[in-house]
Amino acid sequence: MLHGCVPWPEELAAKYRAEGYWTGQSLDVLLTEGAAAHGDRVALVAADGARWTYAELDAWASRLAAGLVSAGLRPGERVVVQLPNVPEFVALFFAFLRAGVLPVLALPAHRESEIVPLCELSDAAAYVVADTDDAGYDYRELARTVQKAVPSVRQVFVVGEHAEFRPLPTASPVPLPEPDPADVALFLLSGGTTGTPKLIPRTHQDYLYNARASAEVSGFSADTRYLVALPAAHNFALASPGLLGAMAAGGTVVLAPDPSADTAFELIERERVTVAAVVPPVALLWMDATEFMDEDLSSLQLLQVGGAKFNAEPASRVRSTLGCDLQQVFGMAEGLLNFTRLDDPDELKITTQGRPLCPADEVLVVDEEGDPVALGESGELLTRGPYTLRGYYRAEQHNARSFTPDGFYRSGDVVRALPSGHLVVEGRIKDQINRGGEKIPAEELENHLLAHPAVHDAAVVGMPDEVMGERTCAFLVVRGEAPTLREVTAFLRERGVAAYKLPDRLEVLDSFPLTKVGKVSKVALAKRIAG
Ligand code: OOB
Repeated sequence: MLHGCVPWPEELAAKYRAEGYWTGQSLDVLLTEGAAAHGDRVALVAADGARWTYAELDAWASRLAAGLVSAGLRPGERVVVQLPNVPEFVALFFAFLRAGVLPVLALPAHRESEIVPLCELSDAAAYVVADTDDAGYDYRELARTVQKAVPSVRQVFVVGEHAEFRPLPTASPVPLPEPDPADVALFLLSGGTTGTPKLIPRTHQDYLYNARASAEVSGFSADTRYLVALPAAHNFALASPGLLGAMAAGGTVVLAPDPSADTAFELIERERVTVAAVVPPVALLWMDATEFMDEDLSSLQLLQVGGAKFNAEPASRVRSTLGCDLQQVFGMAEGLLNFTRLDDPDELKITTQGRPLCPADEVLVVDEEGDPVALGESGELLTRGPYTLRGYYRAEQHNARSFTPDGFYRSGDVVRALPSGHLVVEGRIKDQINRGGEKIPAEELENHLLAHPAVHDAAVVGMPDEVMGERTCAFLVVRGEAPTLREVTAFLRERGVAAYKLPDRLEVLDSFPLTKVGKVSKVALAKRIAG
C-alpha cells in the first residue's frame, strides 16, 4: 500500500478475499465492464440535458487519462480535485483511476483554509477546479493562492474558462498499466474533529465492494436513474450507492448542480429519476415544496436520507408527501455503511438508521472504558470491516487515538443496537458539529476564532435546530470590546474558511465552565445554549 497508509492485517485480508468481498479488480471496471456489456446505454446526464453513453464516457475517460499522463502526472501522485456536479467530474474520476493518479476529493464549498492544508498534507502535484460557481465565486483566484502557498502544486487544470491555467488535458488513448487492486484508488475527506484535515485512503477493491454492495441493498438495477443532488465528492453521493453504485448496476446518473427543490424537481420530472439521496434538511425542503410545486415526481421510487439524523416524525411523512419509499443511510467516509433494507417493516425504516451493509462488518457498542454495553444500551460505535479504513493517511499520532489496538475505528457516534442489528443514532462524543450533514471540526473553528485579536478563548458547540438538526454556536471569552457575529464571520471569511463552518450564533462569557479535570465543559456549554 502507498507509503503513509495502514494496510489491513493479512489474516483479515485473506478472509475478505475468501468470502468474496474483495475481488481483486480495480474500481475502473465499473466503467470498462459497463462499456463492454451495454455501451449504448446512457450512463451520464448533465443538468443541461447533455448525455453520454457508457461507451462515450469510457472513451472520454481514456482520452483524459492519456492527457494526465502526457501532462507529466505519475502513478501514485496526488491531485486535489474540487469540482461541482459537472460531467467532467465523472469522466476525470475514471481517468485518474486509469492513470493511477490519486484524486483527493475536496468539496466545492472549501476555501483557502481547507484547500491549502489539504494540498500540503497530500503533497499534491496538481489541483483541478471549475472556473466559477453559480454565485460567481472564482476558483481560479483560489488556485492562484494555492499555487503560491504550496510549491508541490505544479499545475492547475480548470474546467471552463482556464485563464492562465490549463484546460483538462486530453490525448490519444495509450495503454496504461493495471493498478494494484489492494492499493489506494482515491482519498476522501474526513468530517474531522481536529485542527487539521484528515485524509481517508480508499483502495480499489474496498471501494468497489462499497459501491456494488450498496447498489444491491438499495435495489439498483439497469432501470435506476439516480439523481446526484449532494456534492459528487461526498461518499454518500459518490459510492453509497451514489453515482458509482448506479453505474455498477448499469443505470443512469443524472447530475443536479444544487439540491434545491426547483432544480431537483425539474430534473426528476425531465429525466424520470427513480432514486435520490439527500441530507435531512433537503428532505424537509422537498417535502414542504410538494405543497406548492407541481412537477411530476411519480417516477421517484426511493429517497435515501443520511448524513445526519433523520427524525421519525419527518421520516413518517416521506411516502405521503413525495410518494416514494424511504431508506435511511447512516454512513461515514471512513467506511461503515448502515442501510434500512427495502423489505424492512415501516417501523424500522422510520425509527432506525439501518444496519451494517456487510456480513463481515464488525460493530461494537462500548462504554467509556471501552467495554461492550448490554444489547439495547447506548454507547460509542466501534467498527472494522472490509471497507473501513485502518488508518488515516500520514497521521500516525492521530491514528493511535482513533483506532483501538485491534484496529477498530472509533466513530465517535453514540448508538443503540436493536436485536435485529439495526442501529439508532443517539448522539455523538466526537468534538464535531453536524450542521444538516455538513461536518464542522470544533477545534479547527476554535483555532480560527483564537486568531482574532479580541478573542481570548473560544469553544464551539452545536445548538439544536429544527431544520438543520444543529447549528453552530461559538462561545467566546474576549479581551476588551466583544466583536459582533457579523465581524467574526467577516474575519473568518477573510481567513478563507468555508461558509458552512461559519458560526450561526455568538455568546460572550466572562469565563468558561470547567469539568472536574479543569477542561472546558462543552457539555455545560451545549446545555446552556440548548436552554
Ligand atoms: C456521511 O459521511 P461523513 O463522513 O460526512 O460523516 C459521517 C458522520 C457519522 O460518523 C455520523 O456522525 C454522521 O456523519 N451521520 C449520521 C447519519 N449519517 C451520517 N448521523 C445520524 N444519522 C445518520 N443517518 O455522512 C455519509 C457517508 C455515506 C453515506 C451516508 C452518509
